[in-house]
Amino acid sequence: MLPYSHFDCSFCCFCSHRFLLEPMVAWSQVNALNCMFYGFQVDAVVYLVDAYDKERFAESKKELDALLSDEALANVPFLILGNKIDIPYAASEDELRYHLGLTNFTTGKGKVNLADSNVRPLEVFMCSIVRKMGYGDGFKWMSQYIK
Ligand SMILES: Nc1nc2c(ncn2[C@@H]2O[C@H](COP(=O)(O)OP(=O)(O)OP(=O)(O)O)[C@@H](O)[C@H]2O)c(=O)[nH]1
Ligand SMILES: [Mg+2]
Repeated sequence: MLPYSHFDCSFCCFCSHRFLLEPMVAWSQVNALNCMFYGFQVDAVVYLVDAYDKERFAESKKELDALLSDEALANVPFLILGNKIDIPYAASEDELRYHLGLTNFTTGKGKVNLADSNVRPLEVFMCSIVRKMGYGDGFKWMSQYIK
């Protein structure tokens, strides 16, 4: 997320949590083993998808699937942000869910108690970083699952 100048610093705060945002170009380059080697603990994954760039949904799905199947991230909440919804013809939330293979796979917005289940929190929120809208709800949702 950091290449976006609209996020003008690497920290953001929601619901008394301070998030350090680390950009990930490709998980294959910055994988879980690397993270552990360097002493990073991954508390959550924020996966930003360009909802307007429909030609690259298959590529996005492949990268997301790699993250979702990484054992080191098995219990980590996933926030999927569908960005650029200010652009006409950007994918709708349902369309994005479909193309990322997330239909019937997300765990629910609002407060959902998953503590006693083995289910990893995962949800899709649509946003426009340029318009500064949408991602706040996503980060708030994610906050409830971070200790
Ligand atoms: N309209 C619009 N533009 C955005 C938004 N967020 C970021 N951008 C712009 O998108 C441009 C970057 O596009 P990206 O798709 O993130 O990056 P890219 O250069 O295409 O490279 P890839 O990561 O390969 O897609 C920058 O000019 C940003 O200002 C948004 O919410 N709406
Ligand atoms: Mg792009």
